[in-house]
Amino acid sequence: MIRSRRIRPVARTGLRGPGARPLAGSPRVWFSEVIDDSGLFRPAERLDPEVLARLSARRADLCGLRLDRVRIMGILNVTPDSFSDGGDLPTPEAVVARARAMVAAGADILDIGGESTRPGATEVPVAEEIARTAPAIAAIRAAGVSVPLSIDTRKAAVAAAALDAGADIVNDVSGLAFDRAMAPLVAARGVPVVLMHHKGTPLTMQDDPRYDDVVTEVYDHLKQRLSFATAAGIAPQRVILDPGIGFGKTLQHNVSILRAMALYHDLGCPILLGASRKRFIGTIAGVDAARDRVAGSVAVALQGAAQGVQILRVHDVAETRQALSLHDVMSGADEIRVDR
Ligand code: HH2
Repeated sequence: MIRSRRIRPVARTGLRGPGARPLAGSPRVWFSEVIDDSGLFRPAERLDPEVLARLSARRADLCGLRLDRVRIMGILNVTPDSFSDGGDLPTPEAVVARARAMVAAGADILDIGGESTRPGATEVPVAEEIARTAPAIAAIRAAGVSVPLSIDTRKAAVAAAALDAGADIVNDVSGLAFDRAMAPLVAARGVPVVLMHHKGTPLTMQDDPRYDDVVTEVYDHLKQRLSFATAAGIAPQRVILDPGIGFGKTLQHNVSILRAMALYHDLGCPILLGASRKRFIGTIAGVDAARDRVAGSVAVALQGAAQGVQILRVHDVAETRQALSLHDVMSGADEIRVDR
């Protein structure tokens, strides 16, 4: 039996080798080996049956969405200053048009945010954040857009107003740490919540962040936030975990996490990856403007898919959907099936 505090499945796609198990219920991504805490490759069949079941089981549906295929969360920022799309949606009509376009392009979920958390950003007052987000959500719902909506906020009052306006999910980049009222709110409303890893605050997080081992420290932090959430009465099946690319992390930290993403499946929750258009993509590819980082963002999204990530948070829905549809076919092991 393998004894290890953290178990990292070795994620693979395509032809299945002996002893292959689905990774987190994926029909495409599988594993037959794991890496233990000392970095040794071990056969998965030597895992404790409970751990093996946790790594292999399909995650609970999210607002009616089955998580056995990669789901796209389209980013809809109603801010004047987001790093890549700030000021794009100045009117409710523009918000609704963008929401409809994203759904038509293949978004499964829309994430509405009213406060930029880019490096160096300062806090937006609660009333202002509510005025940006709640009417936008109400307008999207009034227009008949029926996909699940998430509210990207660290503040309970903003989340409550968004849920009242028709949102279904809370996406808290602070992992319920910013506002003490957030965990009780999420528990009382019984809604799913995204808990993201971060280090520091948006204002200071990129001032020389340091870790001994970023991959395992993010794991331990997420585990701790999951325990905090369940102790507050939030059902573990309603928790989604996110390693927080770019939140208190250097380029090297981001890349280390992306290579080791499959480790986070050991926590037993769906995993969300938000790397779209982020600065490290521009640095690696030598591209300055955030809007020009689409191809690099798609490459990172496919890396996430190959590691069994269930939700990709992206600005460029059509491009990501197109790439995923090809990736699905290329990484399948059975007869080619095209879903249209
Ligand atoms: N990244 C951003 C905002 N919210 N939420 C989750 N769960 N994961 C992320 O990686 C994440 C997030 C930052 O990106 P963006 O919304 O495009 O920019 P800004 O914060 O400037 O509005």
